[in-house]
Amino acid sequence: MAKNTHRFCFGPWNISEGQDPYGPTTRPAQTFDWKLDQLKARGYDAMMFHDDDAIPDIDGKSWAVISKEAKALKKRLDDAGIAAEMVAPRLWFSPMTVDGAYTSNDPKCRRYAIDRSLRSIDIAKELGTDILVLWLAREGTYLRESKDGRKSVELLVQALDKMLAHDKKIRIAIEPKPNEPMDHAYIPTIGHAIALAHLTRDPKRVGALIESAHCILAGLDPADEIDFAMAFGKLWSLHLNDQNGLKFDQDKPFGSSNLRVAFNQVRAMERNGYGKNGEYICFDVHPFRTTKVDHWLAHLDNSRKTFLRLLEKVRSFDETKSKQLIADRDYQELDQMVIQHLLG
Ligand code: GLO
Ligand code: MG
Repeated sequence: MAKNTHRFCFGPWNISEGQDPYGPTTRPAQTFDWKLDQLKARGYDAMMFHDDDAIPDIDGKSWAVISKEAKALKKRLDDAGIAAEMVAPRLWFSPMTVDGAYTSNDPKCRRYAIDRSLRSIDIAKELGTDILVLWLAREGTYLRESKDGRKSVELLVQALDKMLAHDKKIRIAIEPKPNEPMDHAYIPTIGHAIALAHLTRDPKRVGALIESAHCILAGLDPADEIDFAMAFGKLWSLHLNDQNGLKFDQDKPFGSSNLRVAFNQVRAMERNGYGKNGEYICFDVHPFRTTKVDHWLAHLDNSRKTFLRLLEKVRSFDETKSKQLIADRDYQELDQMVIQHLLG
């Protein structure tokens, strides 16, 4: 196994219970404490948090209560030797975000979304992380005529500006996804996220989080997205997983569908030194619905195992020979060399 110099994390939602739009859960719900114990026992370094993973029923609580609970959680994490990688406002559950959050057509709902985001920033501070992740789940349209795309971009910038002004240290990592739950999302790719950053009051503090499955859903190669974001110094987090083509978001174990695409992601990460500034590798993966309770954490173990095996493959790839083949424009042999290397 390659030397593990990387730091890994996952979120409580990655120990999910198996419900889908067509059927109920297939595993019983587990407590947060149990999940934290599992994370620690498996040698993970950090946990990702939605704001209401950290503070359940957050909407009904005052800041005094929230800050007390956040401090208690921080202590629990410190005692366990586990960091909080990020906090993300869950802006897709509330009745206030039915028609979107920052881009809702209703100003009261937009206000709610911003207030909740500012609160998430305060929670992030309490938990000792400077990263706020924004998966812009409902910022888009079911119906093209229902929103004005240009106005929506302006609303997104206004919301980001309020967050940046609220805390001078916070960094915002936008997690693009082209669809689901929306028909079309406003920020579908890393290019969109980085372009949006440049309209804000402090572009240096707005970056990106790449999720493999989301890139595939956009018809893009996740390795190219990693290279693109890192060319801008903007890849601050990474959700590795896999996706079999253009269908519902699958969040499969890393490498499960396409080992070569996974290999190229690890190669892009290595080439660009992902992790050298303390970035974590997060697995945003879910167990298959069929998974029994006894095997509940296997998708997380397996994703990390696959990552580390692919890291060995990246490090043992014959770069000299590959350069010669490239110079000779012998891409047929380069293709075969990659296949043989992955098979070997
Ligand atoms: C869904 C997203 C989701 C986010 C998480 C953090 O498609 O990948 O899992 O990563 O909610 O904001
Ligand atoms: Mg994700």
